[in-house]
Amino acid sequence: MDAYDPTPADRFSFGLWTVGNPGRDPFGEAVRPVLKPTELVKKLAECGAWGVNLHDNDLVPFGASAKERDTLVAEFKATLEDCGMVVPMATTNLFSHPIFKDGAFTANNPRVRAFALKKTLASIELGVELGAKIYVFWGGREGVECDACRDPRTAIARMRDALDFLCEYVKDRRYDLVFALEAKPNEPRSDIYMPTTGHMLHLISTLAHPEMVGVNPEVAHENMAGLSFVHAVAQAMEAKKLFHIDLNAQKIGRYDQDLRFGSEDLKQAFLLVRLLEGTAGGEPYRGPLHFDSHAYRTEDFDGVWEFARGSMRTYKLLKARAAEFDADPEVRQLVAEKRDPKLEPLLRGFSRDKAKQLAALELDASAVAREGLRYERLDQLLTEHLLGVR
Ligand code: DIG
Ligand code: MN
Ligand code: MN
Repeated sequence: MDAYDPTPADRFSFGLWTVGNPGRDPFGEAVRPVLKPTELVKKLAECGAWGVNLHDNDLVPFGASAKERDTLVAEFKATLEDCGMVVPMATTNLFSHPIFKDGAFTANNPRVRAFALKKTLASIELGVELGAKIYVFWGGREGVECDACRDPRTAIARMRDALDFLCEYVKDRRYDLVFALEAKPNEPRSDIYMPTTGHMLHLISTLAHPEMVGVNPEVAHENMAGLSFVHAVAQAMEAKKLFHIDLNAQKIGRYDQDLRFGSEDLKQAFLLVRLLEGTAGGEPYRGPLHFDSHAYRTEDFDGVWEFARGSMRTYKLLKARAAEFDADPEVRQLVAEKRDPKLEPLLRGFSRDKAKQLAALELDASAVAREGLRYERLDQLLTEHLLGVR
């Protein structure tokens, strides 16, 4: 036991599909047996996790009878209770069954779109019954290979219709539930609609009930788009739309690896934890910290629990490093905001007078251009804190 052991106060969660991943990939069969959901819950509790998330079919097999569903749910709830675990988030599997081969909410066949809504309504009921407060939508099949098959604007409108319908269902049932939209640029489809968190933030602004819809950014997915995950998360936080987050790691330019958090770009992981924890002074993120990732295919179950423990431990190690970095007097001095009480009032809130003052501004551009920003020193300090020598 040490200061980096996870506690429920850390709000760490894992999906059943993460630690339950049997190691199958497009080129090879499963390498691990599939554990029952109740066994996964018990092991996650032993590792120190706070919550467990699920797709409907992670717990209730597709086509199960109502009686089978109720038995599985009762058993799962009893195990959650015994282990003191919660279900912070639930979601629908709208990507495995072949019916969704052309998408779910955006599919060209209205019968598919109706079935997707039906399945999601039932899955929302399951999530609410398990106590979930956040409902994630990852549109893994909402995309194309043959782009001539539909006008992309039609796909956007269909997505909006489905989300508006489901928001109104939740409001009608008076559920304490918000939606979080998860973007991914490709895989399994050649191009997935609304491919980044930025696209999702815009889509939310066009919905009938934008106040109950936020985003669930994932490290690997923004990296697959070649974008800064830290900036995507920061924009979501600034818009008060970071309702959930999927933590993992990813090597640039590869398929969705869903690697253990911090196992690739440690500097970006550090900057992400610094942002989420608000150690530099900004408003922190207080939602669940979900690891949407899985162990290497090389691993047995010892390796799977090593993966789970490592995910949480790395987050807490980086949280401590970020606090030390932002408490470092030299760092604070380098990042301190430059003030100019005379000029700052001119920078926001237009007035004719301010425009006149700006037009009359006397400023030696070359002298300002010659000023050094000392970011080399700042970045070296980050490296030294990260390597534990400061
Ligand atoms: C993949 O990144 C997706 C699915 O695993 C799930 O629908 C969502 C929830 O975290 N992430
Ligand atoms: Mn992923
Ligand atoms: Mn995810």
